[in-house]
Amino acid sequence: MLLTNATLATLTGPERYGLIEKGAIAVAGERIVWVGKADAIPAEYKAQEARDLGGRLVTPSLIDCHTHIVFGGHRAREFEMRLEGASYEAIARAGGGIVSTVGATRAASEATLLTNALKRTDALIAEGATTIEVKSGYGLDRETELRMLRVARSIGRERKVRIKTTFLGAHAVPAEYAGRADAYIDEIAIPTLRAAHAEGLVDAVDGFCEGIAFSPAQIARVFDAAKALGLPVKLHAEQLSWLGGAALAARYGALSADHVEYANADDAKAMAASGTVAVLLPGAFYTLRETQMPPVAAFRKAGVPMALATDCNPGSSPVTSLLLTMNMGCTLFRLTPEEALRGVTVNAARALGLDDCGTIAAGKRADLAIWDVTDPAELSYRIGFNPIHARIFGGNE
Ligand code: DI6
Ligand code: FE
Repeated sequence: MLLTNATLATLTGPERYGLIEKGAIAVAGERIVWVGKADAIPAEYKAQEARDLGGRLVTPSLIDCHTHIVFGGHRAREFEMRLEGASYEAIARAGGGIVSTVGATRAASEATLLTNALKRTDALIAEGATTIEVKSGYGLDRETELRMLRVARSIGRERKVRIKTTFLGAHAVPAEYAGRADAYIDEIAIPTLRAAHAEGLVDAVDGFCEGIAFSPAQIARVFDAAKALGLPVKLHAEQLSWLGGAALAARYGALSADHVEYANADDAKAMAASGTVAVLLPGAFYTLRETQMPPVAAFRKAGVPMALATDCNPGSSPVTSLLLTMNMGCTLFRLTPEEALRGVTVNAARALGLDDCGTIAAGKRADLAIWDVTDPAELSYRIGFNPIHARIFGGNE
């Protein structure tokens, strides 16, 4: 495949989008083999039939590095309750929230979970997503956590998309362990992690470090178990309050610390030193009408890579659009459109520990999005508009 007469946002190097005007990309099999100016295509690639893109923008295809896309039921009633004045935390403490989705997920068959997850996945794919991270965490018992992860793997067989699975057994304390979070960690979360890993269902391990969930000490036990299995870790940290989760994640060399609204400049320095990506989730910030902004300036100053993700989940972020997430990242968190695009491509890849995608360069997978725009800032600036022209996954349209 040879794409020519394209505006390329390669995202390689630090300059403006790594932009190449009148560019071309040669693809062989599932890889990019050459990238450059259209008037400098090497002879060996010229022989191929070229596809003239008429100046259209080509970016790396999009990566959603934080989703809870597999779940049962919905939480529209909680949306109404919040509009009547209840807070997310109060609903969670009253047995709603994550725990209510646990009931619906335990009751759902594997087929139902898959059907519903595919609808959401298709919405992401329709905007050019080719890699999606999917977490467990609405089972909170062995059987349902494993079922969620099997469904996640099935998504990757049903659709032309790469799925990275994350075990999130330490997401909430289920009703049967109310008041016994330590016992839940020891008796359910850690043994289930080992069982899921033995089945090849786990690519990374996550936790929710928060007053309504688990303490740093409890998360550390889960992380120790993950490290013993050779699995990378990441953490929902400092979303609703500061508990020291981001620093804990950095100590464990985490791939990412996510949400991080309440993180501070010291956390940013620790994350920079450990190479931990800050995954910003403006959909949750918007839905919960949070006011504490993530420390974007401190992340920039310290050199922490920032990613953006949907956090697609039925409670705090019922979002299935990365383009909308980019817009919210700019409008709510004051990211630049370039940071937003890097956040759903190169930095999202890094948050998943992937180095074969997220930029347009020779040797990378040919995971590309072709857009009916010419200025990359348009992807962030427009609202509710999907200018996708074509999506290429591993060299296949
Ligand atoms: N933080 C989140 O944003 C999701 N999980 C978490 O730990 C929300 C999950 C939910 O409300 O169902
Ligand atoms: Fe989340």
